[in-house]
Amino acid sequence: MGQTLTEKILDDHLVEGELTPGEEIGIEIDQVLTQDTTGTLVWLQFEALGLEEVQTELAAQYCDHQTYQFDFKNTDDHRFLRSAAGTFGAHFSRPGNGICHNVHKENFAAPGKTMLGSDSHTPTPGGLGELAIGSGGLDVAVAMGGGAYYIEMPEVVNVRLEGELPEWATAKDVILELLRRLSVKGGVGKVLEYTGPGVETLTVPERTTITNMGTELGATSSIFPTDENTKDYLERLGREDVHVDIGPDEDAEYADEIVVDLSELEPLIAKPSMPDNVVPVSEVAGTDVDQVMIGSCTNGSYEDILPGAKMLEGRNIDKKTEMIVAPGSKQASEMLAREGWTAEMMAAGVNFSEATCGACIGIGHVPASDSVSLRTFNRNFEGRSGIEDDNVYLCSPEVATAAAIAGEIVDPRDLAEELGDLEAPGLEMPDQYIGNSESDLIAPDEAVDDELIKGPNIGDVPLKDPLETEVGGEALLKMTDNITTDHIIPATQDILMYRSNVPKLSEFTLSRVDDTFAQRALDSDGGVLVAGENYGQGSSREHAALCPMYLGIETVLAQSFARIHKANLFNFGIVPLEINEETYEKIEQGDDIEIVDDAADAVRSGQEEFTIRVNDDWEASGYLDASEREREILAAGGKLSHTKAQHEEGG
Ligand code: MIC
Ligand code: SF4
Repeated sequence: MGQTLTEKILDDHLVEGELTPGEEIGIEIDQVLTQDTTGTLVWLQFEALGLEEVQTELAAQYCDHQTYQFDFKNTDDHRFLRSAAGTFGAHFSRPGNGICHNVHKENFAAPGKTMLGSDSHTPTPGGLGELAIGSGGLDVAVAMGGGAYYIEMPEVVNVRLEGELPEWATAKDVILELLRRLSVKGGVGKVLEYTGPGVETLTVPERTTITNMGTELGATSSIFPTDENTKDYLERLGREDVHVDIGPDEDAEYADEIVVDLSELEPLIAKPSMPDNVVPVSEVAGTDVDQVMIGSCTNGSYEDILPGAKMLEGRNIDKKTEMIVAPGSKQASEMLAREGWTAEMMAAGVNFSEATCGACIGIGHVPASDSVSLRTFNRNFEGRSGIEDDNVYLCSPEVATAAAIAGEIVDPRDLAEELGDLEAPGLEMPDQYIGNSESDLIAPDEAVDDELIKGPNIGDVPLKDPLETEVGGEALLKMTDNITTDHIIPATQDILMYRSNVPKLSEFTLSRVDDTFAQRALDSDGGVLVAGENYGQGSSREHAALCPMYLGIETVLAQSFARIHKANLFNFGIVPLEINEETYEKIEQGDDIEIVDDAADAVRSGQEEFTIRVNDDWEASGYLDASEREREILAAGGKLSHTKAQHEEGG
């Protein structure tokens, strides 16, 4: 039987296990990526593990999420990251040089390689045939130290693309269509592998928009085969030497097949406040729009901004609508500026921001109260833009620009008809991409520092004691389905500066759901969290497990868990137990929850079914789906304690 592309790459990197879906495998990692808001913990844990030098082929530290440095704490974090990259041997991308996924794609992504990154959109370079996976920072630290990365072997799903995109439909509409069909949990436990005749009709930048946003489906990764387009893209970047021809065998067998006929797609839009709330743009046409933003790791490339610039040539944006462009990389900004497109857009009324995540996580350009914002980003979780009850829509740059021109949501096809002289811009790549300045992307052998520099806000990573025999406590919070990590630890400006200060950051835990939670958890010396389906979806931030751990939470009972978050719970010694719907419905906030079994023993011995006793009155079952390795980690009180203990044993 032939292999899928995913299986081929995994096979090449396999160090433990077999490629059977659901079984745990260990793989070797070639490249790692980390960014400013998860990176500080990565390096603090790298240090705590006693590691001294990066062992992977390549490691890159980006500063992209909070580049405005409102507070010395942000700037201290950036200085610490520069010093860590220098000390341990990683590339360092300075604040303002661009979003990790964009800069990585342009400078380092390589077909056939494996990559691990402490950011959930790490799968972006799947668009050029790299198998890239998002994880918590501790897993990145271990991989960077040369350790294997462990993961449940995903199912490989064939997304067969047919036909060709019609005018005004874009790569963004391909992924929005998949979200419409599959929902935000539709990709959990899966790698989406794109095949079929439609593939060659898409350029690499279009492919990376699709692979980037596979994360919103909950997918482990997304990947395209390589072809002439990949080679051509790498040539334009001046990196053709990394090109290899890779793809699935003709007789590869997939777990499932999804067919998307590109020629049937039309402009789509995700309504507030979930990326799978997708409808045709025409369905919401006429909605007044206050703000339009083009940028982010999904649609912040040169190729994503150029269409808007072309649409705005010789035109003005509507007077009641603001339009902001936040390029994904400084390289994109520089090219647009050199070619005169920045000036063209500015003349139309557009403002430019530096290349940063910024507004995507509520830092800058926060929408007005009770207003509508159209963004080309990948997530519109409630409150993420920096204001509760926001109305953020997600769409393509073309749909966003059309709205800026009209002042309301409009199908660009209708706007083109109305205006008579508006042409579909299509996608255009530069003949040659310009490179990063050496001062913006600093190679390890040109590092500025050779020792760690820690500011006063940078603390140690707390450790947890080994799992106790008795686990449980009060059900401190009962939550609904699809709780995101943005609910657990928000990423907004006032909170983000505490990412390296766990005691302080913990005060904000779940504050978006219940602002009394953190204090109640501290007062009751721990307790239990209860949630519905897909708990912890969204980002990779391990703070969403670390802070509850710090507050004493030992168990989360949920109907199901998002992949990265579940791994983070293991890494920080919190027991994730799955419960059925009936149990979920019956448990109430405030109930007393007792795990009847001797937890430490049960976890170690491989027990799957646990007895949950509620209010000393009724009983239900909770299930622990964990590998032997994960059980050992849980029992030890988390991965840091576990790895440290192993090192000590090993001498
Ligand atoms: C996000 O998009 O939510 C983030 C901010 O990039 C996170 C990482 C973080 O919390 O720092 C992610 O996606 O992993
Ligand atoms: Fe940055 Fe937003 Fe992309 Fe996360 S999703 S990496 S915050 S641009």
